[in-house]
Amino acid sequence: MKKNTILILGKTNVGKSTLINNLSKEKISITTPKKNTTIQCITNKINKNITIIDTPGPIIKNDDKNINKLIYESINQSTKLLIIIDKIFLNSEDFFILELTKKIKKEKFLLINKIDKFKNKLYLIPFIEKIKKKYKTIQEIIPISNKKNINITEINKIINVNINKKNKKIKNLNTFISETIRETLLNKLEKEIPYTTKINILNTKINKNIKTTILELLVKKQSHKKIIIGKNGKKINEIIADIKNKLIKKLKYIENIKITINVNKK
Ligand SMILES: Nc1nc2c(ncn2[C@@H]2O[C@H](COP(=O)(O)OP(=O)(O)OP(=O)(O)O)[C@@H](O)[C@H]2O)c(=O)[nH]1
Ligand SMILES: [Mg+2]
Repeated sequence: MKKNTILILGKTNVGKSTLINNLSKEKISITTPKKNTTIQCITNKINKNITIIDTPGPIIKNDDKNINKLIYESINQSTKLLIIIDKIFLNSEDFFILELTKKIKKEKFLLINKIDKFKNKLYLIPFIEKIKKKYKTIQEIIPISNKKNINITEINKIINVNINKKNKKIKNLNTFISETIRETLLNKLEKEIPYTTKINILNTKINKNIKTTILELLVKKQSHKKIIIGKNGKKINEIIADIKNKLIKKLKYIENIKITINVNKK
């Protein structure tokens, strides 16, 4: 079987990570209704031949030059590009990505996600025709819905995935743990706190089947630390319980989490 590296591109919140989870039939990447959920390129080796790379949404607006560099490197590594949009009214970020990929000589597919939310699906037909004319190197334009499972098998065919769930192992445990923590922080905390908090995994110890991961949350302000801890430690206990729950479900063993919160104003 030919080796394939599939890169998923699209602005934030269009459902890139949800699609990856859907295709791999398990939760690999974290997803939330908030913007900028994924903040690093996440490489998932699905099997010997297939690798899927999830990317963070905002390529243009991303001030982090390293992330942009990583995205460009991932584009070079990839054999197929899946570009995702979630509306037929495209904005400058959608166009930026389409223009960027126009020059790339790889197999390209445009997926119109969330069609379960489209009131009038008839508009899709002229839209697809228009895009086909403008971006002639796009091989196929496919409307999909992760939520209603529309055309997901078509995408599976494109990327050649026939996943055998039993053979799956978590390849990069630390990435999985820190991404799970990010998801919990995004869900449990307001405003900028989950975005400005850095997660550092300091150490992992295994003792009598109980694995302890010691990690540091590096926050920007003393007030953020206070909010994360909450009244009498209520919030942090909620956060730890949520993380443990998710990890136990996935890892099938007890994972003990110890968190220290430090302030780094830089
Ligand atoms: N209605 C509907 N919602 C969807 C669909 N696919 C994804 N979503 C929702 O869209 C939101 C964003 O999904 P993500 O997968 O986190 O989006 P993303 O593109 O990875 O976003 P970033 O990581 O920020 O770049 C989540 O609330 C998903 O549940 C779909 O087909 N239909
Ligand atoms: Mg994502």
